[in-house]
Amino acid sequence: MHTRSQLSQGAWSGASRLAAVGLTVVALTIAACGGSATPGPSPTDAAVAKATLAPATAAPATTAPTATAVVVNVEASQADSSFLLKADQIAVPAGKVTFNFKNNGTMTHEVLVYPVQDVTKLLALKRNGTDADEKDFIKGLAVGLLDIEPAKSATADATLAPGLYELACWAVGKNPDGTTYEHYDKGQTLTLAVTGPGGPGTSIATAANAINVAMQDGLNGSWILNPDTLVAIAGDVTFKVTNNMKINHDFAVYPIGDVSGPIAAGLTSGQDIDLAAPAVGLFQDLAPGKTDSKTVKLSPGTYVMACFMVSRNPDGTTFVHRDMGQRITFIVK
Ligand SMILES: [Cu+2]
Repeated sequence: MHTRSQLSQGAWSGASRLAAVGLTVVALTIAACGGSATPGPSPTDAAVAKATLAPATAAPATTAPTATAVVVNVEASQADSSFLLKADQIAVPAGKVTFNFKNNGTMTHEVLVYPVQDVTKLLALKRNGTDADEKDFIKGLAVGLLDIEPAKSATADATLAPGLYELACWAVGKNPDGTTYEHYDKGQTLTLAVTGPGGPGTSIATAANAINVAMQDGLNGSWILNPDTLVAIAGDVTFKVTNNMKINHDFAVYPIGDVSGPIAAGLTSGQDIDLAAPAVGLFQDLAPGKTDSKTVKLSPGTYVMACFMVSRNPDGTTFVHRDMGQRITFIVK
């Protein structure tokens, strides 16, 4: 059984900025029927795209008729202790996708694109400052625009198969006391749905008052959250979550931001992480086969839904379920 502790110290370093979002649990209903479970992401066969340092401008116009180009513009930014990625698309059709990346932050950032997966091993190395190559750990890496300096841009093409993907910065930073942190934990992760057969349908970008989420197995032993939409309408948003897995899981919703402090504390203590407000822990210990439903009031912005339960590996080390794949970003508008 998991024990739980309220993390009061340094649990939310961006609290002052994020407090304005004001999450409130407004209702609780128990749903009787199961949630919809659509297939998870399928592996991508796309090769790692070569990063080229170039301004993020449109390709020269040609007179020959071409298929409509699919472009995702991504930017890195920093605010308080949070590092963020913003993208102008939440869903794109499978096929060729061009990623334009602009670093609007004050330090070097990068963007990698890959199917949502278990990144516990890579995170464990990077969090303690070990130099690890993302390509050795991330499966199906589709884009790697690395070491992009402030104010610089870069672009890369990828061919993406249908599935749920993650855009993330894997840069490592150093605190004044010499300890290191992962940009990944500072908020620089973003979900991108690639629609098509075997993956999400185009309805994944349809704004709704309710989001149905299935907790299920993902690629390569990962654990994923499979939502039916990534866009909520501001106001009362109902989350109906079904646990299709073999162990209990938690489910929290929070405005995207720095969670490095709570994660470090949870990994050290081995106790499940309860994010401080404005995060809302909607469900705790949702049992296998169960469905539960709750409504929260959300204002416009980018949010994360994730499980912050902490479990132990056979070797005694700890991991956060979020890092096993149980993390999805979504927008409220
Ligand atoms: Cu979990």
